[in-house]
Amino acid sequence: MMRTLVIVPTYNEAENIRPIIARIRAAVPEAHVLIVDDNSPDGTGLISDDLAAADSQVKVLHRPGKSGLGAAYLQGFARAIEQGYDAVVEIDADGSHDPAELPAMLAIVGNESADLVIGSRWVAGGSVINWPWARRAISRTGNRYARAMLRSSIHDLTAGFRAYRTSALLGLDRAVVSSQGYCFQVELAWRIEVAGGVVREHPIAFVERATGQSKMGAGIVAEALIRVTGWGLASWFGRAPAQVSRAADPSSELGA
Ligand SMILES: Nc1nc2c(ncn2[C@@H]2O[C@H](COP(=O)(O)OP(=O)(O)O)[C@@H](O)[C@H]2O)c(=O)[nH]1
Ligand SMILES: [Mg+2]
Repeated sequence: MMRTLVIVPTYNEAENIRPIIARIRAAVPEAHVLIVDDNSPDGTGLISDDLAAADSQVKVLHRPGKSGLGAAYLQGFARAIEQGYDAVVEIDADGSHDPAELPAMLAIVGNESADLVIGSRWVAGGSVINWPWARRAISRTGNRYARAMLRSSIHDLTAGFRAYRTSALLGLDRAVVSSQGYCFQVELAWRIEVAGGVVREHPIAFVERATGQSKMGAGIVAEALIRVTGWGLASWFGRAPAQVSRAADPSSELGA
């Protein structure tokens, strides 16, 4: 059994945090869980502390304020590396991702030596439930655009439900990965693919959140479009992603 750390980033998920943690614990009882909360004003951090007090396999990382999904995950990854976990999971707190898929996703990491398994909406068998037509079109089109620009073989580059082999995350940190929202996911998957990592897609049904609010807005979509276009053009002219956003301080890299 791979030692697994499931990272759950939260910002204002007070109504969602208890049910998602219960579902994760039931689906993968051996895994450890790390909630990364950005000082949510609605008290998500306090509820998380209660959950951690009642369950030694649940921990909370409190950050001083909202500074983006990417930064929250990078801090969680650093802990997973430090503490020697074999696999790391990314999952939303709002119930959009079904933890019951995790045993299958982790089995692909373990048995097929995948570096990254993406819970994918846009492969055969994948789906999105309760999205209006427009949101579906934006995700579909955005993913097709990113796949073409980056010459990637991945169909759901923006997906936020993932299992990584921890070793695939070595060397990635804030100095290397500089995106915030959806683009963070695109950047990470693409870097692993370009580095020669094995990436697989596992079909999932994504269910839009029932309570609470999405934190992703037009700014985050724009960030993704602009950066993907920039990386695509740069790579067409022969620049590898490592050079696209060069590490400012190599000594600060994860695992260095
Ligand atoms: N720690 C932290 N979590 C965040 C931040 N922004 C979003 N999240 C969490 O990331 C997950 C996905 O965000 P969500 O708003 O549902 O994105 P959407 O599903 O694309 O609309 C949820 O668990 C959020 O609570 C942030 O700045 N910091
Ligand atoms: Mg969501």
